[in-house]
Amino acid sequence: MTTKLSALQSWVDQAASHTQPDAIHWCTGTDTEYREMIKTMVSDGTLTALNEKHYPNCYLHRSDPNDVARVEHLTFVCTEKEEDAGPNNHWMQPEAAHARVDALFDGCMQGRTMYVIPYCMGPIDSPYSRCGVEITDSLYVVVNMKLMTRMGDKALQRIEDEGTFVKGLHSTGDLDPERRLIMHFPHELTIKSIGSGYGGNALLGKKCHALRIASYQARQEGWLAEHMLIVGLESPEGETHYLACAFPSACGKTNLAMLIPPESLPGWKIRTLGDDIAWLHLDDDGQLRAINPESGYFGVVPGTNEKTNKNAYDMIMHDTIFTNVAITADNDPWWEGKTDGTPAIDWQGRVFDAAKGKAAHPNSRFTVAASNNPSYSSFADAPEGVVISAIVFGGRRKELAPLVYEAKNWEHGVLIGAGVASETTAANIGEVGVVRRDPMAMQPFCGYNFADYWAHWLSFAERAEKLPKIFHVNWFRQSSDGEFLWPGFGENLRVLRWIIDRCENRVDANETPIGFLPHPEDIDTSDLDISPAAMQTLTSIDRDQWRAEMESVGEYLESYGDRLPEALRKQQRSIAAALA
Ligand code: OXD
Ligand code: MN
Repeated sequence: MTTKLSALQSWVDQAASHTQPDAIHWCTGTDTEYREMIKTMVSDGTLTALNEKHYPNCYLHRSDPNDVARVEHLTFVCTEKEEDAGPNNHWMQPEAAHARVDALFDGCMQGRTMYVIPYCMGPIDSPYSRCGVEITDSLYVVVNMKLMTRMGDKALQRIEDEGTFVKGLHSTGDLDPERRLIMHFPHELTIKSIGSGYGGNALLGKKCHALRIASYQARQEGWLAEHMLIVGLESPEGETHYLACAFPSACGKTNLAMLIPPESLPGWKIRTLGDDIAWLHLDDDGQLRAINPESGYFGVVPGTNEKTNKNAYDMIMHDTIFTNVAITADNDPWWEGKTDGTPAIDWQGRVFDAAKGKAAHPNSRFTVAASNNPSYSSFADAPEGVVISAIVFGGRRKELAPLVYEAKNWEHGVLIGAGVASETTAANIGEVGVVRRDPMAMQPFCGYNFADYWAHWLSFAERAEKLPKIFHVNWFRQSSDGEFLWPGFGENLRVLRWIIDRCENRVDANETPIGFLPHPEDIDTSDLDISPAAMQTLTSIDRDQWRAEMESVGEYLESYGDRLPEALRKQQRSIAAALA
């Protein structure tokens, strides 16, 4: 097959002469194509079929043990001027970057097939969607892209009509981390990734396109590409609100997006629109609307069970690709936190031996179509998206951050987002459990200088008619003896309810220098085993700790130098002064 779009055809021809594949396959995106690809991978050992009775149409893939997470230190944003990429990114000059990565692509697809995947991020007929084409030599990537994006003929048609698309060239190369690079060229709407077959390094529609390149595009075009879940909450009275929540990787976005109301809150209905990425646009009425550019989930498996996330647990019992989980003697997938079965073979394919480490890799993942989700919202396919009532930031913090607080206004909310900090997780190669700043949960994903990004966020105050309120939550606060103070999971609805009540001006709050905190009695804790003292800790601030925090936020912001928007500096100073 070919395309009538000459820009696409010549890019594919050029990639083919550069990487020299034996064959080229244009992906049509049909279910038949998917099934045939799965069959090929089962016969060559790329996938293992799991127990067909317990897990129909489920497969296990084991990635190279050196290739199990994102690699921020090998991920580059390549702009002419280093300051345009900003201190938040690793930078390389574009010409030098192309030369370096192109040398690795030379002849790398010899003996392999090149797959051309046209895809659309967002509903095919949405004006807010954007398209891309990924070229890859990995069939595993193709089937993941089929589950995660709207890919194939319809996307190609839109690309041919529009004439523009993001170019993503990917090869697994030789999987040597020394020859692994993930390069972004925002001005060229181009991504080049080599040396990894795993997750966000390889499924280029996700982090590379829908966040790094899209955030750059969004700034030019006046919208936002964010690391946010989108969830709809319908109260027993039939009132619906949509929230967009930004938490760092592996901090529970999927769980919150698929929340099951606890028995103590009957009548609430929770519907998932997205679990990882939101594109936010101002509509003609000046309200912020969100679409989820993805159509599937690439979620962390460990910890998923009937109690923590029954929807996810049920969702991944069929038509799912697992990566790096363990298996039982019955050939069922197994992971830490699964309440039945025992691991026989670990994620590396070895007989399980607890002395050698965990059975499933802590960053093992499921890939599954969003439509498998029992709480899937049909609005995820709505071209116009949904109006967002509240934006919620959050992180994983043992100390300091209260359960929930509300920004005083949009500018203050942007400061709260810019100051987000969280403990690092296994989603990236590197140390786990270290607190680092992760503004808007976008530290690994913003395709340009954070200072310019914050200025862009601030600009919405002038351009919008009605903006969502901004909140910050922390589900992970611990007591001095290391116990979680808040039960989390489904019980988080109690906090979301307060957020909605604040959006509707139905509940009073306690004004503090860091924002509005709930009166403890306004968070319903009936049926919860939580002491008044714990609630007091969760709904108050320690001024000494917050003084130190605001000083640290100030130092962090100043590291962006002259480009830092004055409005943020002012917000930080006024809060620091109020705490003094
Ligand atoms: C993800 C991540 O995979 O944020 O979603 O790392
Ligand atoms: Mn993510």
